[in-house]
Parts: sequence; structure tokens; C-alpha cells
Amino acid sequence: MSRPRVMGVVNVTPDSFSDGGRYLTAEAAVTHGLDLLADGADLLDIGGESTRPGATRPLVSEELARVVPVIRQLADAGAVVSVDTMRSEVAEAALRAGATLVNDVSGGLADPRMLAVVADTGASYVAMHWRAHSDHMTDFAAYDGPGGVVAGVRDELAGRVEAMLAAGIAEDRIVLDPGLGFAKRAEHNWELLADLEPLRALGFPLLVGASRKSFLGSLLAPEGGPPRPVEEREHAHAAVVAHLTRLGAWGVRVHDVRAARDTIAATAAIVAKERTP
Ligand code: PMM
Repeated sequence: MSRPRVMGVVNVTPDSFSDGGRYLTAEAAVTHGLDLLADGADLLDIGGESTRPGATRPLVSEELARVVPVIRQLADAGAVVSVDTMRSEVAEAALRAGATLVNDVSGGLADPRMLAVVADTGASYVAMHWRAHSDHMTDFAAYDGPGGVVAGVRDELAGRVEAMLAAGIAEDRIVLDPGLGFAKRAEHNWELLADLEPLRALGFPLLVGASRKSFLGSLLAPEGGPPRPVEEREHAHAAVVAHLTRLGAWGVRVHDVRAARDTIAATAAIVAKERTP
């Protein structure tokens, strides 16, 4: 596929910043997933742990109970399903229930068993750049080395790639993600978006999640005023999706699938004409 894949977000959590509590029952989450598929999602990302700044972690049993029934039903309905989890037990159960991709925001750092589980099952694996759990990640939002945030994220992801390959994950199963908003201040996110080439040069497909994040809210805030509310950030997000389409990103992780598909379609139509001699 030459255009970015659209990964629709289904958060089965009480507290996600973007949609917390809206799809907490399995029935509501499944209905939402089916709606996202009808809107054109290429795959669905099902998560049971909120990673909003300051969030505390659910019990493993809670996370399992939230995601497994939803994954089973959506996979049975024909969806390509990824599980958004940092826990190997949840990844294993999700893969048994029909998921084919593990989206680990910690890139294997949160659970020492994760990489081995992914290698053993042959699942695809999204490794996001991450430094610490959400309750204290803002303490780690400093990139003082040469090359700043771009070089810092690239080097830390390169280290994760080494660990993944050493664990036996096949090269063609790996997707990398810069982790916008995770141990990053707003200007870090913009710097990363402006300079994704060093990450791409690592040689893996890139997934990016900017949808509804607070750096969009702060960009759009009136002077001295509060951030733009979560549900009013979509136009700014569309500009990010257009940019990622031009860069040839592998995928975008989004809440509003239809808006992302429309943005990608229009951008791709322009790009196709540019390339015609
Ligand atoms: N962001 C969130 C959760 N999971 N996974 C990947 N791969 N990349 C991201 O940027 C990412 C993620 C947080 O956003 P949400 O609370 O709206 O799901």
C-alpha cells in the first residue's frame, strides 16, 4: 500500500485523554470499532490502559478483561486488529483472540518478556519511543545531547531495534514510532515531525500518532487561554496527516478515521499529479 494505513483507535479505558470512558463496555467498544471500519480504517488498535500524562496503571486482570472480548469480536468480524499494550500477558492473550500486531508504546522496555513473546508468536510489532511510565514521563522530557530530540529518539529507537533483532523478531515485522507526547514537550513533537528522515533512515516503516494530542491543543490555544478542547483539534491534525502522507509514513494512528482518509486521499491526489512528468 503506498498511502499511509489508517489505524483507528479503540480505547477501552475509563481515562484516556481523547475518548476515555466512551467505549468502556465491550459492546460500545465493538460498535465503535465497526464504525471505524465503515469509515475506512485499515486496522483497529484496541487498548485497555490509558497512557495520558499522569495516568496510573490498571491491573493486568482489568486490562485483559477490557481488551480480549473486544479483540475477539472485531477479529471475528474480519478486522485487522492490533493490541495497544505494554504487557506480554496481554499481548499473548490478544494474539490468541485474533490480533496480529502488538503496539507496544514502551518498545519492549516496560516488560522484559515482551520481545520474546512477539518473536515466538511471529506477530508484527510496533515499537514506540518511550522513556518512562505516564505517571512520571514528564520528568524525562529533556533531550540535551547533540542533535536534540531527533537524534535522541533515533538513537534510543536504534537500541530497541538491536534488542528486537537479538530477541528473534523478524526484521520485516518491525514498525517504529517516534512516540509524540511521550516524555516530549510540544516543541519536541514539532521538531520530530519536521525531521523524520533520520528515523526513517533506520530502515523500518514509520507509524505516527498525533491525533488529538495536547501539542495540537496548545498550538491552537488563544493567547494566554486554555488549550483547544480535544474534539476541536481535527483540522490541525489533518495538516499533520497530509505531511505524513507526503513523507510516505507507513501508518497514522487516529481517532477520526474518516477525516484521516479524506486528508490522505486529497494529499495523494496532488502527489500523484506532481509525479506525472
Ligand atoms: N499514543 C497513544 C497511545 N498509543 N501507540 C502508538 N504506537 N503511538 C502513539 O502515538 C500512541 C499509541 C496515546 O493516545 P490515546 O490516549 O489517544 O490513545
